Amino acid sequence: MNTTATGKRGNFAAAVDADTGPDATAFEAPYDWPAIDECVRTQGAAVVRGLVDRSLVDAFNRELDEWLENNPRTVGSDTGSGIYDLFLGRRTLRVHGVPGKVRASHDLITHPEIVACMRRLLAPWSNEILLSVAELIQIGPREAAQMIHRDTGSWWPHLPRQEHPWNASAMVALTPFTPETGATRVVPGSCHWPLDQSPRGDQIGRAVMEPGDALLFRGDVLHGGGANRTTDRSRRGIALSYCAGWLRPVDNNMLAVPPSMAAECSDELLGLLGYVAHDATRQGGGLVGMYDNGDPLKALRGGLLG
Ligand SMILES: O=C(O)CCC(=O)C(=O)O
Ligand SMILES: [Fe+2]
Repeated sequence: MNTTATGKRGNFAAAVDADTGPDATAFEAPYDWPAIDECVRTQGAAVVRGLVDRSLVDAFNRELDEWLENNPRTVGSDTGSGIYDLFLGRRTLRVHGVPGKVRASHDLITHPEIVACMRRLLAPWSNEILLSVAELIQIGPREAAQMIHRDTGSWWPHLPRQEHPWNASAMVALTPFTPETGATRVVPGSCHWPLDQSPRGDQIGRAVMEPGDALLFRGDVLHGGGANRTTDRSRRGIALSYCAGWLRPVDNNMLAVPPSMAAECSDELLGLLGYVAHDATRQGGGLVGMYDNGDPLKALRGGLLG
């Protein structure tokens, strides 16, 4: 079966049952970053094994479990759009605004190697990058495969394809990503396809990962959450998505981490959350993201933001 539908995250979104294509290319430590960058640029995605320390994964999972205990959430979404709710998954638990809820996420969002790779991928577009969204995606038992889509469709599905993406992400596995639990599905090379080209099942591969492994991918590569065929195991991952510093992020991160909380965060995290203006003056451009005609971080550190 190969049905197509229109989803908000893309001018193209396909539900394809089969995923018999080659698994995403994987890299082991010691990491050859130029090769990883090249793989993400050309194939659209790469798995980096053991990128995030297990101690950080464990700390995040512990704190998240505690948060979920105190803030019970139900699976499924109620966005007001039936097709978007389907896209987000009826048996999938999604938590946005994670940096305002789980402190250990700060070390994931600012993970030096993830951020450095994102900066390199987005450098052709932007001096600074922003966190677009840090989203917990927990695919529950018996969930269907997510529609195959491009994350860049979030902004404007019909934007022409570009050599370089303006959005890229790291999906960090927090529990095993297996073909049974819903490993992310990726279509290698599809970042270079015409926007309306539909993948066949034998072009769809999977990112099979252990906790701490990360799938680094361009926002314009076709991908989607896999089906969870188990009856009792959830697949937990955090999608850390970054965008060009002049682009409006998917999440409103400055509401997720308001000035009262921001005062305790590092400059690096605050820059990613939007507390730093994007400066293109060296390129003959201007500044965006200012506060009161100046640098919001300076205003925050000077106690002017409350
Ligand atoms: O959960 C996954 O593996 C991917 C989810 C995804 O691509 C999305 O929600 O945009
Ligand atoms: Fe996605």
